[in-house]
Amino acid sequence: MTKPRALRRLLESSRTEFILEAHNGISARIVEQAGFKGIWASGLAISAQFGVRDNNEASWTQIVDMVEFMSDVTTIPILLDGDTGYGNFNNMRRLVRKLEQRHVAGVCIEDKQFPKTNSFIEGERQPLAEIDEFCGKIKAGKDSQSDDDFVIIARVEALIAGWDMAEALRRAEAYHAAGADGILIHSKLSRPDEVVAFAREWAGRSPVVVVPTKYYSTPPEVFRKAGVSLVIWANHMIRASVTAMERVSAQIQAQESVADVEDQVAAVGRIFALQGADELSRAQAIYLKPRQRTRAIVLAASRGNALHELTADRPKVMLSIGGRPLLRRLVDEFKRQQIDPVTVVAGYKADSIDVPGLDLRINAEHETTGELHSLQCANDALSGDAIIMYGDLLFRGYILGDLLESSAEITVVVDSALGSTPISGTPDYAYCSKPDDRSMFGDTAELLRVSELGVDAGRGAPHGRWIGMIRARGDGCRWIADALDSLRTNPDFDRLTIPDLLNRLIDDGRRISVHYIHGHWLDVNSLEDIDRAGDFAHGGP
Ligand code: SPV
Ligand code: MG
Repeated sequence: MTKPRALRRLLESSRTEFILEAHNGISARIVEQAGFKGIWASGLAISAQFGVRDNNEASWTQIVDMVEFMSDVTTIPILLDGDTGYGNFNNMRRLVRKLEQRHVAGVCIEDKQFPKTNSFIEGERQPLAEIDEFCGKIKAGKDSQSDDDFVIIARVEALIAGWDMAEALRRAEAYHAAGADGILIHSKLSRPDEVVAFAREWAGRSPVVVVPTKYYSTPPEVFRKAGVSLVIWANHMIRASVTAMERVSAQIQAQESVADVEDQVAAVGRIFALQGADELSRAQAIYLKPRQRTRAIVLAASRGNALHELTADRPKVMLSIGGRPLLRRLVDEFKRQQIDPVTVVAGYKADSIDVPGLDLRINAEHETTGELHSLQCANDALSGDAIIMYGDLLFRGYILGDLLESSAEITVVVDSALGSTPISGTPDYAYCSKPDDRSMFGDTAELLRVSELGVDAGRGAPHGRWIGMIRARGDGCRWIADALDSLRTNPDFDRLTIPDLLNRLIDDGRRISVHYIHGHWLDVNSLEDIDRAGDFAHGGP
C-alpha cells in the first residue's frame, strides 16, 4: 500500500486513530517501531531540533529535507505540518509536488499568515488568512497532487485566534468545499469542550483531526465518542528527548564522568540498530567483493647487538625513530594498508613491547636460535595471504602498497639501487633472472639466489638487495611451510635465516617473483642507522 493510501485509510476509517510526532530520521524510526500507524512531522518539533523558533525561521526546503530523511527510514505514512504552506497558492503547489516526490503522505496547512507563530504563543493576536485566499491555496494543492490519495488537511485557527464556533464552522465549510480532505480543529483550552462541540456541529461532513496539546488529560474515549478521526500527539518526542538530554548533560557536567549515566542512555548498539546498520552489513556481503585479508608476520626477536646500550632494556624494534618505536611505525603502516592481524615474534626483552593490537608470539630460545626458529613460532599464521618481514625496516608506504598488488605466489622486494642505500649489518644480495630495467611493465624477474656475498661464484654481480620483505599468497604460504618443515631436519636449523629459506624454495623449484624498488627504505642495525632513520622518518631520502 502506498503511504498516501495508508494515511487516507487512517483518516477515513471508522475508528479513531492516533499518530505521534517525530522530528528527524531517528525519532521517526522510533515512532514506527513503537507501533504507530502514522507520523506527525511537527513544525514546532522540527524547528526545535534545529534550535530555531516555530516562526518559519527554518526554510521550507530545510523542512522538506528533514521530512525526506524521515520518509526514507520509515514505512508508515507521514503527515507534514506545512504551517501556512510557506507562501501563497504557488508555493503550496510546489510544496505538494516536492512532498509527493519524497513519499510524504499528506500535508496540513493552517489558515494564518506567513510567517506564522506557534498557536500557543499569543494565539489570539495572530491574524487569520482571508477565507478565499486560503481556499485558493487548498484548491491549488489538490490540483497539483498527482496521487489521488495524497491528503490535504485544512487547519482552522479561528478558536485559537479568539473567534467563535460559528466562524470556525464557516471556515471549515469553505475549506471542505475547496477540497480539503479533513479539518483540523485547533483549541487552546485545557478541556476538549471546543473540539467536541465542533465535531458535533460538523456532524461527519469530513474527517475531524485534533491536537490535544493543551487538553492532554482527555481520555481517548472522549475522542472516540465524539467521532474524531485522527488524534495527533504533536510534540512528545521532542519533549521527551529534551528532558533526557537535560538530565544527562547536567549529570555528566556535575560528575565530570559518564560512568553513572551509562545505564541511563541507549547503548551504542541500539543507535546502530536504529540506523539500520544490519542492513548495510547484509548488503556488503552481497555487493562488496570479499577482501582477501592480508596478514603480517614480523620477526622482532633480536636485540640488535651493534646498538649497544640503546638496546639494553628493549629490542631494537622498540627503538624510537622520529618519536615512534620502529614496531609502532610498522603497525601503523599495516593499519593504513588494512593488513590484519599482525603477528610479531618477539624474543629479547619481549615484555617491553607495548604496541597494542598485536598477536604476540615469543621465541623463548632467541639467544641460541635464528630467524627460521622465530618464523616457526608463527607457524599457524603462515596461511592465506601474508607479508613476512623483518621488524627493523623503515620504508615508504608505497613499497608495501605495490607489493600488495602482486599476484605471484611468492614475491620478494629487491632494491636495485645498490650503493644508494647505506649498508650496515649483513646485506642479503639478490641474484635475479634479469636486472631491473625500471620500466613499469614487462615480465617480472625471478629470484635465483640470495647470498651474503657481493659476488656469487659464477653469477657475477648481484642485481640488488633483498630488503627483508616477502609476500606469500595462494599456495605461497604452503610452499614456505613445507620448506620450513624440511629444513627443520637440518642440524643447523637453529642458525638458519630467511635467505636460507628462500634459497631452499628456489631449490625446490618454487618460482619467486622479484618486485624491484629503487631506494626509499632502510634497516636499522647500527648507531649511524638510527640517525639516518630519524632523517628518513622526517621525509629525508
Ligand atoms: C506543531 O506540532 O507544530 C503544531 C501543533 O502545529 S501545535 O504546536 O500544538 O500547534
Ligand atoms: Mg505547527
